[in-house]
Amino acid sequence: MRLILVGGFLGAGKTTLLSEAAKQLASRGSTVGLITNDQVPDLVDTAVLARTGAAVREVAGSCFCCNFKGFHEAVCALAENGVDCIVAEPVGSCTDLSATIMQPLKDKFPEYALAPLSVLVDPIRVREVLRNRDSALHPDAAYILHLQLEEADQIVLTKCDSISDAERGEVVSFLRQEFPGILIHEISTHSGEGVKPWLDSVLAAAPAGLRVVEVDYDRYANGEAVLGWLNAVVTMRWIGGLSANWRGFTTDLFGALQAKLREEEREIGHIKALVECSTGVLTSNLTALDDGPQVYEEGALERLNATLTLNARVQIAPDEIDALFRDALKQASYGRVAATITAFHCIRPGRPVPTYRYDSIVA
Ligand SMILES: Nc1nc2c(ncn2[C@@H]2O[C@H](COP(=O)(O)OP(=O)(O)OP(=O)(O)O)[C@@H](O)[C@H]2O)c(=O)[nH]1
Ligand SMILES: [Mg+2]
Repeated sequence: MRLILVGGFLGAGKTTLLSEAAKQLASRGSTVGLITNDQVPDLVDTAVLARTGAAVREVAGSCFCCNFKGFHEAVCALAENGVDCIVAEPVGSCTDLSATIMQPLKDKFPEYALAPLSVLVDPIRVREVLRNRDSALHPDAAYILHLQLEEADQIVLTKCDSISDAERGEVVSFLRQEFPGILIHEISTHSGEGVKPWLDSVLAAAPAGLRVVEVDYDRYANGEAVLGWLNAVVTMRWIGGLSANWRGFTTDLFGALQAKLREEEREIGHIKALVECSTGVLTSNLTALDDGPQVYEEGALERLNATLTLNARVQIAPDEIDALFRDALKQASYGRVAATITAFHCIRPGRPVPTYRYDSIVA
């Protein structure tokens, strides 16, 4: 069993890369399994990845490190289904994976071919949070982002299609200086640039889990606690005409959420949504306060019945994101959509308490 962990901050591009990696691994002859992870159920990521055709398992309820047993059960369940290569995505606000997942795996399950820990980072976060330090992201959340990169075996700079060559050069040289000795990949999953070399490199028999960093768990816990977490599933019926406009509805929903968050200068980790009807699917992702959402459609989205799954990770208290979501839903639905919330979780992530924590490297 080959095991590849792909970490990185909220919205860095993990699920997008997992989706592409699943396709490329399958074309190389692997039977691929994917593992998603969140504090609460009803994940957009799980639904998105299921569309690749790979076997997907969700570990919900806590992060991999605080539920090592759940993580390992997911690995075993996939193995029983004939999977020989697993790519797993931990929660974006999770760090200390080397000490809490990589070292225990090497120690307890040496039979697994464990790939180097890849940590993805979005160039905008590097620029705003790490380089200029003028981001609205709370310093303790920024601390998590920094730790994630410090403990990486490989740093993967994502979304390289979205920046100029000059900016890319600056970001890479900053990363080299700040995190010396760590291999840096430059990729764009959208254009395909760099994905194959990254995959070749994680498939090579390279040592994994080479760094264990010191972590201040009070700061780490606070960095997670400043983020409000909302997962909702909404059953919807279009009542505004004979043909639905789910794209227009989603645009308005995101517009209403973003306008309010901008007003209050609350940083967005990631707001993502999946709208499914029997003939098509739409995804919408927003990863920064000052950006616009990225929207993708497959098939036709005109059927009158649809389901919305929305996951939001925003720097705001849970009761505030709860109220904000309900208001935005009401606003976007007004006069055209009958919406019923069928599943709802709104939390502040609790203090991370890892199942295992190794403070030295397992050979
Ligand atoms: N321009 C560009 N956007 C990308 C690329 N890869 C991912 N994205 C976009 O980044 C957004 C977030 O991507 P995800 O893959 O969902 O990020 P994630 O790290 O899984 O996010 P969380 O699971 O919430 O932590 C989406 O809108 C993606 O389309 C890329 O190569 N180029
Ligand atoms: Mg994801």
